[in-house]
Amino acid sequence: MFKSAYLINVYADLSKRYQDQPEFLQAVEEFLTSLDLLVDKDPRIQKNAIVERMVEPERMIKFRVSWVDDSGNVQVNRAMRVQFNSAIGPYKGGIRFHKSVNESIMKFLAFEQTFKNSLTCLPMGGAKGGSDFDPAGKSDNEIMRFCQSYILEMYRHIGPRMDVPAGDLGVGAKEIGYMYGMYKRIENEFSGTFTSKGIESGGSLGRAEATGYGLCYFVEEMLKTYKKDTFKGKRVIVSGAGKVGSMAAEKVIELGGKVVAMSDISGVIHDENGIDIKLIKKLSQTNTEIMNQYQTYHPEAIYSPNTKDIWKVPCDIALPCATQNEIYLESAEELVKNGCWLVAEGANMPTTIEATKYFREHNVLFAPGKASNAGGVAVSGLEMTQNATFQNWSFEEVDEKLHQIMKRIFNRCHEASLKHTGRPDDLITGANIAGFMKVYEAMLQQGV
Ligand code: NDP
Ligand code: 2IT
Repeated sequence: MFKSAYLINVYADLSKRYQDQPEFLQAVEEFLTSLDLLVDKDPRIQKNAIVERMVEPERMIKFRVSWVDDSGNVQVNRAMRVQFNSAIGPYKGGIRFHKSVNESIMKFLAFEQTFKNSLTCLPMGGAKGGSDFDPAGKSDNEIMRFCQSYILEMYRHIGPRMDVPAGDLGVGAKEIGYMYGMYKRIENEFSGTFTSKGIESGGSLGRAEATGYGLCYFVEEMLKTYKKDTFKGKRVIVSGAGKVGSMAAEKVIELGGKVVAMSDISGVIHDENGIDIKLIKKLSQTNTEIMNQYQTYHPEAIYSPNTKDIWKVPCDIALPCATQNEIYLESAEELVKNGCWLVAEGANMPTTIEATKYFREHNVLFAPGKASNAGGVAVSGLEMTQNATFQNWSFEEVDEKLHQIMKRIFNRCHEASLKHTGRPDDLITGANIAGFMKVYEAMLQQGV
């Protein structure tokens, strides 16, 4: 928690107003704890009510999405877009389809996105959107009808210089394709609004790989800087086998690490021979919930239906890549007990505040998601540039740019950590302060 009276007051006010939004309050608390080192030294922050403004979204759009299922029944879902902060560029952030989507989760994601996008150094503001629509078990036609109906409301709030959505949990190139197709019919122009599009629709090569690969590039920098080491021979566990987790696992293996466990909503696979990532990628082309099928192909692997069991598998490095709050204190204790010494977040806020504190107390190197998973939105930024200039860059060109961006993000976090805490490895404080500075300066420049 923080000691500054200013921050205590802002947070007390916020938690009273949004007491039913635990994820949002958690993200704000974690962020403000880092600002504690800054606010009392710089009176302009309080005088201009910077923190009060930063913790309120500029705009939120809430709407109903009605659609017709394959049986001819009318279904109703709730959807929203949180346009949190546009100080440094057009609103930018993914769309999530998951039954858990609510205002608290959308606000925490959009809040974090603001500082993540700032860390990339590209001109992108922060936003997030989504719906409690659950794509699991829906036919392609149902998903298409839902996406089209969603866009019939959303189209008026987005645009290439206004708000550029992308994928997130439950939303991949297929859903983006349906949304972009409908948007284009309404707007009658090829504007590139939406990133993580299919390649043929104007998507960028390397976007599908970007978050997972970027995560590994970030970890490489940590290993090099703090341990003079590499991924070679390290035991790695990866929760989530979706867009982020599967690409992270693929890169770990390419860099010489051994992925010994992965998970999805159907459970955990522990394979001492090393996870068969080609199989995971193949199965996930047609299905979610694939872990319970893995043993059919590799009978020697161990399966558990309990997703939390992944944190019991001994490892050097843990990469949580599934969803928010997947590592609680007990899982953190389990990880440390079994020898884990580096945790890097591929998902957004997968670690609770208590678990993060425990890692810090036990000298576990820790990378916060807003820095380590920024590769996805960074390549989204590169996709926007390609669309705006009618260019297509090669995979190698995009991957090289991603690599440089992740190195730069690491260096910014590392330098801010040293400057503000005297420690080189407090990447949480480093990421929060470095992300904050650009947004703060832009807000000052633009007046009230
Ligand atoms: P996907 O929907 O592609 O994959 C999510 C994966 O996590 C699936 O394997 C899913 O299992 C699994 N999962 C979901 N909930 C749980 C749970 N409670 N326990 C175990 N496994 C679970 O999403 P993404 O890979 O795109 O996103 C994952 C995370 O990364 C999210 O936090 C997202 O916000 C974040 N992120 C995504 C970026 C992107 O560009 N896509 C960029 C930066 C961050 P199943 O398939 O069985 O449902
Ligand atoms: O959380 C994230 O950074 C994303 N889901 C990607 C956002 C984007 O606009 O590419």
